[in-house]
Order: sequence, then C-alpha cells, then structure tokens
Amino acid sequence: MSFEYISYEKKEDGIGILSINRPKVLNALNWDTLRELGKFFEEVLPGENLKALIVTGAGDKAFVAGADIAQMNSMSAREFKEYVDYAHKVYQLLEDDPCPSIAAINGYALGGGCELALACDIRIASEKSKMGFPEVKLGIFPGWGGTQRITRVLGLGKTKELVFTGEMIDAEEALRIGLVEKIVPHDDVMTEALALAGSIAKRGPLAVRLSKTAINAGSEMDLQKALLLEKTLVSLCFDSADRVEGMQSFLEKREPSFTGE
Ligand code: DAK
Repeated sequence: MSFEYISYEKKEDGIGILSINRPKVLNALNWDTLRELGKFFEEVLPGENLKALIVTGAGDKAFVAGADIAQMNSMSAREFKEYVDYAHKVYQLLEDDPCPSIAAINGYALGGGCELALACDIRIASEKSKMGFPEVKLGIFPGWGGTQRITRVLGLGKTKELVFTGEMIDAEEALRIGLVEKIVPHDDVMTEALALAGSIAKRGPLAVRLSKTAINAGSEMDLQKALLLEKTLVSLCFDSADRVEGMQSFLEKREPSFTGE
C-alpha cells in the first residue's frame, strides 16, 4: 500500500517507524493525512505483527503541529463533524492496537499532535519540543480526545490550566508534569526511541501485548473488574509457548527466543 502524507518502514527486528510526512506545514493533519493514518492503523498495522511501533514527524521541527488550520477554516459544520469523528476513530485504532507504541516527539506537538502523542503508549521528547493545546486561541477546544486522554495522564487541574490558557510548555515542564516519560538531546530522539523499542522487542511479545490490553482496558474499569481482567489475561499468557521459553531460558541461564505464541 503506498502513501503520500505518511511513510512507514518495517525494520528487520520487528520494529516499525511511522512518520507523518508534511514537514512544510509542520506535519499538520489534513483530511488526506488522517485518511492515510486510518488506512494504516486499520489495514496495515494489524497484519504486521510488530514488536513495537514508533510514531514521529518528518523534518527537524515538528512532531505534529495539530489539525490543519487552513483546511479546518474552510469546512462546513457538517464536514468538521465528519473530520472530528474520523480523527477519533483513527486515534482509537492506534490506542487499541495491542502493538506497543512510542511517540518520538521531535519538536512541536500541538493540539491534535499532542493528542496523537497521547494516544501512543509511551512518549519520548526532544529537549527542543514544545507541547500544548492552542485550540482556545482558534475559538475551539481540544476535541480529538485531548480533554479526556490528557485528564487521565495529568489530572484535572493541570489539564484545565493547559486547555484554558492554550499556552505551550517546554520539554522540561512536560517531563515534570508527566506528559512525557523522557527527554533526550534533539538529534537523539529516534536513536533513543529505537533503543526503547528494542528493549520491548526482546521481551515476550504476547506478554507485552496482553499487558497493554490489561493496563488500557483495566484503567477504564472499577478495580474488581480490572483485577478479574488481569487474572484472566495473565492466565492466558501462562498457557503459551512464550511462557515455557521464558521460564526455561531463565533456568538454563540463556537468552530467551520468543515466538509470540
Ligand atoms: N495547520 C496548518 N498549517 C500549519 C499549522 C497547522 N496546525 N502549523 C503550522 N503550519 C504552517 C504555517 O502556516 C507555515 O506555513 P507557510 O506560512 O510557510 O505556508 C508553516 O507551517 C511553518 O509554520 P510557521 O511559519 O508558523 O513556523 P513558526 O516556527 O514561526 O511557528 C508554530 C511554529 C507551531 C508555533 C506555529 O506554526 C503555530 O502556532 N501553528 C499552529 C499550531 C496550532 O494552533 N495547532 C493546533 C491546531 S488546532 C475539535 C476537534 C479537533 C481539534 C479541535 C477541536 N472538536 C471536536 C471541537 C483539533 C484542533 C487542532 O489541532
């Protein structure tokens, strides 16, 4: 499948790199880019059997500077609703896919771009990154999950401060408040993301995928239901070739060779 506004590479070690590719407009998400992302998450990613997916932005300046303002400005209310509905579906596909995802934030991650990073499992940011929700400056508010996913990460007060003011924060502040997990030198973002992905890729793939489901789905349930889900999924994991190999390799003092089965 060929794409114009995104690029995708699968490396030999089972790590995929997905890049939003409109650097002239700081990788702003227009309809065509969103549609390509939707096709990727729906039709490509599930068949790739990746051990980890890195999501990043093309160029040296931005991860994604948000929704495409020029295109939004010319939309009717009906078109805007379709655009928003579709973006919700795309971000949900990414969040729900069992493959672990890492946002390699290489510059501006604003509005819909920050929301895209939040739909990933783990966020690594370049020291030059700027993040935030400038939507209120445009007379709208974050509507691709930003008022919801971010609240679960930052809590109500910090979310409201960011959303109500529309001010950007730098990477240090993003790390301090828990919006990103790690800051790295600007030129090292991809190297660090690959190292993190590589460390995940060495582990039992089934265990990693099922733990993502347990964490994500469990966080939306009350504790007793979440614990039941955890018990069920970890029992499923126990009944796998990966579990046999993992425990056997420990006892034989060698590196495991997992198959994901
Ligand atoms: N859309 C379109 N073009 C953009 C863009 C964007 N979001 N961001 C940057 N660009 C374009 C600029 O227009 C410029 O194009 P040319 O003038 O060269 O043709 C080029 O990228 C380079 O940008 P600048 O010249 O502005 O670069 P600077 O370094 O001076 O500034 C900046 C970088 C990131 C601070 C600045 O570009 C900026 O403020 N960009 C806009 C960021 C922004 O406001 N993002 C949020 C977009 S709104 C909802 C559903 C969805 C959403 C909201 C609600 N509901 C359900 C209610 C989603 C909303 C958003 O994401």
